[in-house]
Amino acid sequence: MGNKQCNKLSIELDDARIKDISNRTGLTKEQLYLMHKDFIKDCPNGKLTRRMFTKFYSQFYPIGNSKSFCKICFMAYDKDKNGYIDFYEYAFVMGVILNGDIEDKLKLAFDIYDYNDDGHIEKREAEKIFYSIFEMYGDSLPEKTIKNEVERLMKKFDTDNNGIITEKEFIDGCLRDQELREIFAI
Ligand SMILES: [Ca+2]
Ligand SMILES: [Ca+2]
Ligand SMILES: [Ca+2]
Repeated sequence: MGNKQCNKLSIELDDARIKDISNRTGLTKEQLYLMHKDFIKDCPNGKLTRRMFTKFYSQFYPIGNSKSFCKICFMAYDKDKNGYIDFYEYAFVMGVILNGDIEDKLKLAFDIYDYNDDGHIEKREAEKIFYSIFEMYGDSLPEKTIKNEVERLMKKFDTDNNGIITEKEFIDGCLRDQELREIFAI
């Protein structure tokens, strides 16, 4: 036993898991094998770390600072919370982005925004997300403006008025309101 064996295991494909991801995302096995080839080229040990993820992602937002937003996404994509994104976690996200319908994409967005993974979005989380999105685009707004804006948007989602947003409220809100969809859908 040792690192060598662990590394080997993490880069080999498991047919059952490939089939599962293929079923869940609609990506074909061939697409997944190709995707795996590229993934291993960039991450030869099969582990996409937060640092690499941030480096890759920040190319798309050269003006702003995407660090916080990347951290939030990374935590959602690293489903088993072991500190790196493995190929299956990566393929699942790519599958939703490439092939998912609007509801799949909103579910993924909800996972990202539900930072502490407790099944709902609360004001603190919404503010964190808002700051990180603004930072990523290189914009800055006074704290008070952000707080007011979050308050306003939360009200739009929170149909039962209990101060938190459930996955259903999030999805329904984005589906019925274009403004919400433009800001929060991925
Ligand atoms: Ca992981
Ligand atoms: Ca939460
Ligand atoms: Ca609610």
